Amino acid sequence: MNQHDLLNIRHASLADAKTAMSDLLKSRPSHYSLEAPLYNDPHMFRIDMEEIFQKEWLFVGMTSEIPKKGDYFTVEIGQNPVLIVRDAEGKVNAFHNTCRHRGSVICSEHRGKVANLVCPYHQWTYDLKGNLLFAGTEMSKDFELKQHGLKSAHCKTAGGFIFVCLAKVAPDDGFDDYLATLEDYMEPYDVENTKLAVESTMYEKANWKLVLENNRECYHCSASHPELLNTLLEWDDTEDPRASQEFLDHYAEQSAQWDAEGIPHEHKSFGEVQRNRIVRMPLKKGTQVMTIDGSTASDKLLGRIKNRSLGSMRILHLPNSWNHMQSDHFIVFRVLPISAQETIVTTKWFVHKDAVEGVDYDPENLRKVWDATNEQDKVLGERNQMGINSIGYQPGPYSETYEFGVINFLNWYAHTMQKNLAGS
Ligand code: 3BY
Ligand code: FES
Ligand code: FE
Repeated sequence: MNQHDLLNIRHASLADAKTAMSDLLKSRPSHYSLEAPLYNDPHMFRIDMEEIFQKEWLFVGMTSEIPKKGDYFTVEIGQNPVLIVRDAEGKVNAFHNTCRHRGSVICSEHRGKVANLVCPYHQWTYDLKGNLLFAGTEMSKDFELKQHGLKSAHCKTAGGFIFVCLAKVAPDDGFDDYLATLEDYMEPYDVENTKLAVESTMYEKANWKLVLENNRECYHCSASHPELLNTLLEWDDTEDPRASQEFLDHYAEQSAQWDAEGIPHEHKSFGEVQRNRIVRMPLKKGTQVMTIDGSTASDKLLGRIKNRSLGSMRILHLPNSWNHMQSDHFIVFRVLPISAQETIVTTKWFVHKDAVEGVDYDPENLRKVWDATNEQDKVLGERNQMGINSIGYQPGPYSETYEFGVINFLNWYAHTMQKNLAGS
């Protein structure tokens, strides 16, 4: 068998897997968990990467992580190393982190600062806009620097959030409307004047969709998250049918305060099937932020915020991020799949850029609640994966009241996958 035949077989099996994926999604009952291959099969995972992670807008990080010219961080989107760098004009650019000579990764550090981007292999040198400046003296006479600039990825920023998209043509689907609202809702926080205080990276032996599903419901919270529930209310929607009168009164009181202070809070959602949502919710009465006892995490409030009890603004971006923006710090979460049953969850805590570690904030205090919560969720996700791998697994029903967020997520996933498969 020659290489051509081998490639054909691989393509045929991928095409078969795409048909199977499409059939599984078409025939799925929408209020049930998915069939096992969608959570554990390597072919299905490859399709997730090609059709979702290589085609949709992804959250990668915050602009205040790279405040100055030449500051960069790197991220791996499946097998695609990507580089996010601030240029001399202050613009944030995303490039495929692969050299145009023989393909070496250019920046191998997770973050850093450079004057130019120099490939460590044979020192080809690019500027911060990806133009090739220097390729030694040994290339042929007709070699053109201009033809060998770094390949860029789509990159957009709003309200301090950085999104990238690896597709040739980035999907629209109301994304710019979402970015305009994000800019508006993030204005009080003045992200450019914040700094990364703590970062955690967690490796989870679970499919990325299980990580998202777990985050989209709080059915599991009372049994698993004692630290989080000191401050978090178990529902995160004003329309939640379970909301008690006590909650509604608390909400009315808080939202009147937000209105008086000009703090945006109304629930907004974007995308044909809800891809993004933004909503501000109160935290438990008498608490300020998500610390163990609900009191201050950092002495310096963010931006123009005056009220310590601002609740938390939750921002969802499918497929890979959820966030909690509070009065004195905010927390962003990023999900990146590694394989069918492995995922990396990165959590970052930001405080005011003038807040002094050990004086205005204690990093251990800042991170404690979500470190504990992430650890608990990791265990839940891994157990979920193990059970799904069993021949005894059969998709089970979601609760429409407790798990509507999971139903929404899978509706988005199924819709987006079908749309992208049809276009590919
Ligand atoms: O991100 C949150 O606030 C929570 C954690 C558990 C459920 N989810 C909506
Ligand atoms: Fe980058 Fe050779 S691979 S300079
Ligand atoms: Fe949880």
